[in-house]
Amino acid sequence: MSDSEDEFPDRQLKLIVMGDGASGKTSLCMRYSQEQFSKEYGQTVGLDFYLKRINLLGGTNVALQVWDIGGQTLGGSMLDNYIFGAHGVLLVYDITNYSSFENLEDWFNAVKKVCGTGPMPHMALVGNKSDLEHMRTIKLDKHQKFAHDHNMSSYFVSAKTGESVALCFQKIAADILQVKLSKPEVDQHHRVVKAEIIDSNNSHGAKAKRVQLPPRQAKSSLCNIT
Ligand SMILES: Nc1nc2c(ncn2[C@@H]2O[C@H](COP(=O)(O)OP(=O)(O)OP(=O)(O)O)[C@@H](O)[C@H]2O)c(=O)[nH]1
Ligand SMILES: [Mg+2]
Repeated sequence: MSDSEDEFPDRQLKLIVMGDGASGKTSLCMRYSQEQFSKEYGQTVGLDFYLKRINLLGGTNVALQVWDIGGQTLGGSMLDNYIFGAHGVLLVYDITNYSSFENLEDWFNAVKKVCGTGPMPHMALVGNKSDLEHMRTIKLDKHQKFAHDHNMSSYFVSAKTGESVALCFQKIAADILQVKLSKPEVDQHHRVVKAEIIDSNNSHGAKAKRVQLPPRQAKSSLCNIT
């Protein structure tokens, strides 16, 4: 990718990653942006913020802003601001933890409340920890029914092994932009270009910083796909 493409992406998308604490949101973001995984759990307070640039079929350069929202923010005063302006939402649960699945309804409703009568962002249901398939407590049909009933795309991923993580983010971006992924893109599940962490000081030891955006800054765009 050239410098000018770096500076001037064709599109910028805001993706937010939400779900219960310990479902693996930060791990997914770290896997996607840095190809790293840590067994240690460090609770996200507020949110972490990542930027990743990808290149979709047809040469569309996309800057993905990924907002990793702490599980403890549900019901808190900042959540609406974090959600506002999202093009896509990843609702993440842990396939071995039933309550993390049950609580998705509340996370979904938080998005619905912010969008009001306007269009919803692209919604994706993400079952994480697929490496722990033998400990799964949420049956496949429950997952599928939730995705169907809420008009969501559906994924199973593992932040630990990296299985389907890049593909998940890539497909969501492609769906939002109505671009088709090429076969090699789908086959490889590849990390297309470079990752860029724009903060520092993350609990997982990587360079990432928790930023708590003031409401006005967070409310920078409308809750629809432009
Ligand atoms: N086996 C396995 N463990 C995982 C996976 N993803 C995350 N974990 C572990 O689950 C724990 C919680 O992961 P985090 O990514 O910190 O969870 P979170 O959703 O960001 O939690 P909050 O910041 O509190 O909202 C950590 O100990 C991770 O190592 C996975 O795919 N497989
Ligand atoms: Mg976290």
